[in-house]
Amino acid sequence: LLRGATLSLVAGAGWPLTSLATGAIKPDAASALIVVDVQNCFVPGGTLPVDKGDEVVPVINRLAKGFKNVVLTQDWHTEDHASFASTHPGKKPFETIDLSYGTQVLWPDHCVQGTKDAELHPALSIPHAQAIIRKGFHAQVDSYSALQEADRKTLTGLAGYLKERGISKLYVCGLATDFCVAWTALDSQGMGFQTFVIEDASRGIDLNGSLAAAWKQMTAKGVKRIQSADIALG
Ligand code: VGL
Ligand code: ZN
Repeated sequence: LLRGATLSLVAGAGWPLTSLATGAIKPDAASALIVVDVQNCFVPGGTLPVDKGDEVVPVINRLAKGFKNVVLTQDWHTEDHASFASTHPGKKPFETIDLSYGTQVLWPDHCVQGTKDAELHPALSIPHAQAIIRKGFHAQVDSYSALQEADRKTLTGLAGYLKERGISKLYVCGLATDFCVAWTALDSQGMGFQTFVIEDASRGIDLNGSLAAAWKQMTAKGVKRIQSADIALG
């Protein structure tokens, strides 16, 4: 038993917050850290910069030392991707459009396959990461989630990869909290993984209140909201 470990539920701003003693979580062989889209495009200077997105890099580098299993993801779009405003005449970034699978937010061109912008952040240092999963490569379908594309039918294969390896607990972090991190975490929980989102190892875009909405949805579904200090370093 972990002496001194505490788990308390507190009524936060409309949803329960979980607070753990420092280092109370010890990742085991059934745990994986999923590092979402820590790429040049999503940090200041990139094509779809997340405010303070670069601040997650040292936090994630430290965190990764506590995990045997680490998987990285890369947003990896075609030049004419359906999620780009530039693909739809008359549309501007951050407007929405109805596509075959539902409402799609339109973004500036970002993370185009093979570009410097789409590369992993140069300061991300996780040599023991075991897999890099690319997503969003079908021109007509976006994929915020690392597990399932936006049509909610096409699987990326990541769930199968993890399940075949006996992994049942996913610790999700990266960019952006309210899009790719949240969608990955929601699918993860829905696919039967015990799911945690590491808040201070993530940063959000916050488009029209999307950050608060994402936390509300995630916690309502049973995703645990934790901090990097909750995890024991390896
Ligand atoms: C993302 C918007 C578009 C993300 C990816 O990584 O959160 N957001 N593509
Ligand atoms: Zn994208």
